[in-house]
Amino acid sequence: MSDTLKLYHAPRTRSVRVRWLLEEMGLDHEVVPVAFDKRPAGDEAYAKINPMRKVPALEANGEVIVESLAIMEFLLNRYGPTDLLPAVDDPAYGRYLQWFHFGEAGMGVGINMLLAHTFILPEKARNAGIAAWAWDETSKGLEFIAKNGLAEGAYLAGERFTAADISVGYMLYLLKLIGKLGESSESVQAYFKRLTSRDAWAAASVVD
Ligand SMILES: N[C@@H](CCC(=O)N[C@@H](CS)C(=O)NCC(=O)O)C(=O)O
Repeated sequence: MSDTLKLYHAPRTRSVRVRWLLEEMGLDHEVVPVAFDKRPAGDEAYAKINPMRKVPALEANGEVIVESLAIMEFLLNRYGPTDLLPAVDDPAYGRYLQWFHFGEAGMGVGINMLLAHTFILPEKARNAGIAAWAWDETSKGLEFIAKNGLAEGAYLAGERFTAADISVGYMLYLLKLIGKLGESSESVQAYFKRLTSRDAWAAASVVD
């Protein structure tokens, strides 16, 4: 592959998803650190890459793409075929798509609200009612993963690790960071251990 891939990244953020996928696919890439200790993230130069100053952003041969799942889809399709993406005629394809999007579309609102109202907002701006609702939504998602997602195999699309596990696995990582993963079922915790025993995870989750 002669393409140039630059990942704008901050540890612990959704750019970990993209870094994890790049590692799993063995794609050469440059990691460009984005300062995340204050808001807005990054500097004026980064604002030219992503005017919202959120991470991740991927620059592929000069073209910038944001949204972690869109970037993942781009990498999977452009640099595949790969076992991480079931083919459209694979019986696991629908299930794969469901879980791939569940990571952000299904779990994002609850987890973002939970983070905001327990950690990110200044204490006096936090709302206990919103935090409780957010945890309830998140718990429903965790139960769905345990009862439906892991019912048919070790991974969400079946017996094989796919990009859907990266999408959802990142959200479990966020819950672990805020001390809430321990409140999920044993099967979800065992699944998270399975995911995080991968070499690509170790490389992607490094806090450098
Ligand atoms: N849906 C987007 C979310 C991007 C996002 O909100 N990233 C967070 C880090 S996980 C961020 O950069 N937050 C900084 C901010 O909102 O100022 C994605 O999946 O890429």
